[in-house]
Amino acid sequence: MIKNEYLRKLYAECAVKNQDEPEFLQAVNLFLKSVDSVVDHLPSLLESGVLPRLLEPERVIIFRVPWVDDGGRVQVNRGYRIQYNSAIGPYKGGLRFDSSVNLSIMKFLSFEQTFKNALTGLPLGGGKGGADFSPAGKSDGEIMRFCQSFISELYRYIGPGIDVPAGDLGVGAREIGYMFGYYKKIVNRFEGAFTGKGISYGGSFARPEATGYGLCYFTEEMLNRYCNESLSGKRVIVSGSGQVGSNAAVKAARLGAKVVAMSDIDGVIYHPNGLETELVHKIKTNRESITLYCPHNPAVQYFAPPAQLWRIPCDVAFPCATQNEIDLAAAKDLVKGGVKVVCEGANMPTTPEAIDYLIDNNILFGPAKAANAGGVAVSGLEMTQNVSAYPWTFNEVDEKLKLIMKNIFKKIDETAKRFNKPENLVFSANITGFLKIYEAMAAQGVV
Ligand code: NDP
Ligand code: 2IT
Repeated sequence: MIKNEYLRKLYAECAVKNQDEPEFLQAVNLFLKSVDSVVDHLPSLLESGVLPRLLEPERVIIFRVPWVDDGGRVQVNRGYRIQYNSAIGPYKGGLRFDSSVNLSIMKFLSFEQTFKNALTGLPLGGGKGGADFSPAGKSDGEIMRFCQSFISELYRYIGPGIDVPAGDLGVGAREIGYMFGYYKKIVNRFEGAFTGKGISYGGSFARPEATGYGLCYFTEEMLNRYCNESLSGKRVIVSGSGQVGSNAAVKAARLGAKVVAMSDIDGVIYHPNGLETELVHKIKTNRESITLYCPHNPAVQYFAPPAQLWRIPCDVAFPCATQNEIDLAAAKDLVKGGVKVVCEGANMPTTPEAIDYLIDNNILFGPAKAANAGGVAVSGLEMTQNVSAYPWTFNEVDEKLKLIMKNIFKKIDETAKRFNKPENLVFSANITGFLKIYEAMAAQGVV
């Protein structure tokens, strides 16, 4: 419940205006609840008009993506790019290809991205895009033709200094390669208009690993600062074993954790003594089902559907699949199973009721916009390397990533203390990101 009358009215207007956008409204509501606690400390906030501007994306681009499938039939998907906010830098954020993609999901992702990018300390505005196209089950040729058609429209809106897309769910190195190649052909310039590129054509080392590794570095900071502990020896469960989940699992295992369960869209694999995370990573990098792990170890148990994961006893849970995957029932299962830390690798994977339940039960909670910021942070480092035409080594990038994750934790921990909400990182991540954007927007006048 938002207490401040102005904020309540703002939310009510936003809800009327965007009534078919539940995910966007969920993200806005959570954000305004955080602002509610600090509004009295920011006397010029209301008159600056920053908040109503922040609830409206700067630009929404929706376009037709026609392509021809292997059977010679014409298919049509809907493409999106939300250029949400450019107060602190060019629009930056991933592209999601999934059948569930719609305007609400695009808007919530770009809204969240705006605050996340502000937390990285890098000059990155917020954006997101994608299409209601699922790469699963498509041939390489179909994926390439789809990506080329997508870029034949999007190219006119992006570029370095304007808007720099990257990957997200359903978009990895293969899709970025096809999109970058076609972009380069159309504009006839080799430039850093995308991040997440392959190493051979301007990508950064450690970008594929960055979100998952960063999630572990952030979790280490939380455990260390609040419990004087580390990931070593902890039982970890990971949902989703894509770019984020499989790399988080590999890093957690290297830091001494026992990754006891992982999931994909099909189901869950579980072994109380720990899974071979590198093998899961290899299977999923080949785009195969997690069930392929089972023949390697007959002691591994397999469950379906994937939501069974949250019933497995653990110390640390990394939701790394998609939005709202931890609902109240799942949160109750996690608490029953002894979880101590939930750290979000996916964007908004925990429902508001589940977040409240976890926090009320003293579970350490790492919100996505801080905990999964490592991916976009290394995208920012990729942009720097592209401009300077001087690539860094894996270790150089990894060290910078560690430092960025430490700094994000430090900044939001300080904000939590400053506003007397110790350890409430949901609140402090929202407010730390917001204060930076607020200052930039107020300074730039009404634009
Ligand atoms: P990928 O497409 O690489 O992987 C997604 C994984 O989630 C796949 O293993 C997929 O299974 C699995 N999955 C999808 N739905 C479910 C479900 N309902 N239950 C269990 N597993 C499921 O995407 P990413 O790893 O890139 O993205 C995952 C999340 O992380 C998204 O929320 C994204 O927004 C967020 N994120 C991504 C970043 C990035 O840089 N890529 C950065 C920050 C956040 P299957 O393989 O069987 O399809
Ligand atoms: O949600 C995210 O932060 C991403 N998908 C990564 C965005 C990026 O530009 O690297």
